[in-house]
Amino acid sequence: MQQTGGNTGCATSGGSGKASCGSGAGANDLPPEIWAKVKNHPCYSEEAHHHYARMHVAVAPACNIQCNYCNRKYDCANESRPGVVSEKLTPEQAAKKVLAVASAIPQMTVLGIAGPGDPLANPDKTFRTFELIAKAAPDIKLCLSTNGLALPDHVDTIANYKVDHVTITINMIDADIGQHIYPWIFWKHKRYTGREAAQLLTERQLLGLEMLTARGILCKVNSVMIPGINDRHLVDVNRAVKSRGAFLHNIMPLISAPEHGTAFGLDGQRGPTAQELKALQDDCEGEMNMMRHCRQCRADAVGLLGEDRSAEFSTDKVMAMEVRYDADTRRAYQERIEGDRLELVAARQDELAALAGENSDITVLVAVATKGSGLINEHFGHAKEFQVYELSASGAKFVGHRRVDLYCQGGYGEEDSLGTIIRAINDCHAVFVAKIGGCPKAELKQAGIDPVDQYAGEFVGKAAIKWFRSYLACVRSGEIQHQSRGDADIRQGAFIAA
Ligand code: CLF
Ligand code: SF4
Repeated sequence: MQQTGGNTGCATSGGSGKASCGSGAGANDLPPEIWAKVKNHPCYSEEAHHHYARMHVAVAPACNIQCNYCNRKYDCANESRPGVVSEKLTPEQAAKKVLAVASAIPQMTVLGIAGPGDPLANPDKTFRTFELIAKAAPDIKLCLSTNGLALPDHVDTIANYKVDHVTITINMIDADIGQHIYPWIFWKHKRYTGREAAQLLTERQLLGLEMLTARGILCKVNSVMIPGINDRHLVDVNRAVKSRGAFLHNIMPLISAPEHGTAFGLDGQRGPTAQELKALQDDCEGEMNMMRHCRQCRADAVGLLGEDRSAEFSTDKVMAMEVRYDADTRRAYQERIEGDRLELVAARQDELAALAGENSDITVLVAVATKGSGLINEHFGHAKEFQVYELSASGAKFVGHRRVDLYCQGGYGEEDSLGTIIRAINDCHAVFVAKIGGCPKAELKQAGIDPVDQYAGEFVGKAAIKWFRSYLACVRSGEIQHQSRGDADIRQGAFIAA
């Protein structure tokens, strides 16, 4: 498959009020009723995203606003990368697709509607889809992502359909900034432009957020980081949404290139670098927990975050499938996953115990090639992304991921891809892989990135901490001198997947 282009704490009532709730939190950090809502939602729990999958159905084509990072030829860039086009479905087709995916991928636990336009600009299709799925597959969580303009009008319906998770994209709370992001909005049969449009939008978004959290619906806020326009302002946005009960804040990079045909792409507006994004997320983390594992997925995404199985479930294929939805099989499979997950939690405890007594303020980033389950189980040449962990005396913390072009194509290493991979993980001291060839190994070393393949099949956190301890020992003995690394690129151009 080949796609072109490339775009886009604690809560008061929705969260727990504890210091460590949110995307990185585990069972012991959250009240049981919140943990029950997030524990197998791959977007709301960083831990869950290693094990559980989501799917989107593209039932909502229309939109009621214009964002400068969006080209209507493609999906809603508030959740997807531009350059990705989804096949639109009727609610009935969507319901069949959900059952087909639920049968084939028993770890799929969440159904989201995220476009290709705005779900609440298409309320009949959106809520009819939720109604059909709630009846046919009641174990699947319902999720919605919106620009928020129409949200206050639909809060009661959202609550009635038991949609437990809602994402609102909020890029500003100041209309002077908003007018540079939104050229127009369409509200109550009238088009508004400029500052007036942005003012209306921010009022409706914040009102919708307050109304949802007052009803105990978990809310995540997505923000697109646009350097020079709203980057520093997102700290204010973070405070504003936290004070209104948002559970999680997901700051995503603007992905912008002229070939996407967006206003920002054509103007040459750049997206942030990896370190600019991380610094902003780190600044906001003091205020609220941050989601760092978002993959800006398409409106018909299927699978674990970071994998794309949508091609297996095209409308033609789904309509021809004989679907047998079996709740018991799904439950049994998910119980096995919970067993694996406990092992991962135990490995994390071991990892922390191993670090006890380390007294160093050195912090390094490492990249990991993984197919999921928290394991180092992907070959360097087959990785479509690398997960990035920050290692310090307090442990291994997931801080993001870097999308890359495949290095290995048709059995051969691609030199061009190797350059882009090195630029994508250039801020990392090491890359952990299940296997790697001699050629890329040598080039990585030359670029100052240690290729580590002796931990194949091991848990990421545990292996990374072993490596980190030996790194610290080498620094102490003077064998190596610790140096900080440079910045890295966030993938903007064509994306080539297997
Ligand atoms: Fe979909 Fe969004 Fe629900 Fe997740 S995605 S509607 S909350 S089920 Fe998740 Fe995808 Fe990021 Fe969205 S990784 S783009 S945050
Ligand atoms: Fe595009 Fe989504 Fe913005 Fe609508 S809300 S203009 S579909 S990015």
